[in-house]
Amino acid sequence: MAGQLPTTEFDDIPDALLDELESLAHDRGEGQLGMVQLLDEDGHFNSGSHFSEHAKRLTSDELRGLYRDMATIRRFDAEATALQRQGQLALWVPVRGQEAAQIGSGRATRPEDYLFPTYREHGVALTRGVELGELLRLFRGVSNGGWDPRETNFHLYTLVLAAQVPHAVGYAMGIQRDAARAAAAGRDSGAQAVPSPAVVAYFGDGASSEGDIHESMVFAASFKSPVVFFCQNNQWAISVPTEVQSRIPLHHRAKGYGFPGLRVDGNDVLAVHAVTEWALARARSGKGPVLIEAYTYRQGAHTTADDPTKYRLSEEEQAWLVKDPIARFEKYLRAEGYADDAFFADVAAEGDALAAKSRKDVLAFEAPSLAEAMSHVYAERHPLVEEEIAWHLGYESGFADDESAKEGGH
Ligand SMILES: Cc1ncc(C[n+]2csc(CCOP(=O)(O)OP(=O)(O)O)c2C)c(N)n1
Ligand SMILES: [Mg+2]
Repeated sequence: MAGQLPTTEFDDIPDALLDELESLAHDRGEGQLGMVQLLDEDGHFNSGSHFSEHAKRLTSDELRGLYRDMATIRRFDAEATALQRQGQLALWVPVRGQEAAQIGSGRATRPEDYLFPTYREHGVALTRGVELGELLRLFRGVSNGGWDPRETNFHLYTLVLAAQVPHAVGYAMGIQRDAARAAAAGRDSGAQAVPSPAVVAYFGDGASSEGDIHESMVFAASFKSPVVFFCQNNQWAISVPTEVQSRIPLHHRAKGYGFPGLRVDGNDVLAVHAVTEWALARARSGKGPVLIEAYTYRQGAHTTADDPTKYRLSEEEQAWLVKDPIARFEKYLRAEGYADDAFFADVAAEGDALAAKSRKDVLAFEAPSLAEAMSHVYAERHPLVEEEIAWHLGYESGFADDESAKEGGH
């Protein structure tokens, strides 16, 4: 009705959960942050949260799987970082420290969901079944994209900050339209409605300052689009700390748009999995977006081209090491009897084998010719590109003459 604001969509949320979110919205003094946490730093389980029940539904195989994924991506990340240091990759974007945020959220998605990553989501890529070698192909500069997003519903990496977020919301709005059309067709044929997928838009604390995020949140809220905004607050945007990006906790911004926002301990894989699963289910049911702020830490450099010792103190790094996501989960699995020494040894051996294979693959990648690289500028042949390729081939063949002349002269 004109002049009357539509109500915000919090009425589906049970009172107990609303109370919990409200109490978590405020920090608890003594440096204790308000956030959903199911595993503390010592791996003790908190059974008092609304989300505890989600976590309790995970089977022992699923729990071990979460550990395996986190350990695997950490090992892969270490190898990729080393490969860059040895000149085999042009650049690498380390993910160390953010494994729980990525594996927990990625494993909460369903195959039919569609995910839009930034450039650091190697852990999420693993959960979607992207062949990890494809990530290396991109960072070696021998591929313009890396993988076919249609195979895994995991979009190509986006290096322009926040540019993927309007795409994600547009995709979610497309899902709504497909669902409306399918529902209309179903009414005619009497067929059962198929559940709609949801979208996850990943972005960082720094990217949250971009106008694209604001526009995306306005559209998603207005249209109640099935999208989960997943912000990994890893405390830094290269050398700029989060407190410069925002005067309030980032998840508080959701309320201004009219949808729920919450902060989760991003180093707690069980909590991240539970809140993401909840947000996705809510989005699929037509209740609209949720903003999840996963509070975590980038343990390494921003990229291999960065030196964090120039802008942050080692005391800070040490304080976050105590909160390490993998060490914490290992303590939990051991204490609860879900995994033993043999399991951890197996996972380590698998990681080493993957690292060795990745190294071998990288060294064997063939570089495309420049002409091939240029042929992907447009989806179809383009006369200007054709002309430039022809010029380039002529230019290169000039060198070939020189080379053969030189060889002939010896
Ligand atoms: C539009 C745009 N502006 C600036 C940059 C340069 N840049 C690349 S990464 C980065 C910091 C991003 O920080 P954040 O969003 O917190 O993500 P993180 O790297 O911490 O995962 C900047 C400024 C860019 N890629 N795109
Ligand atoms: Mg950041």
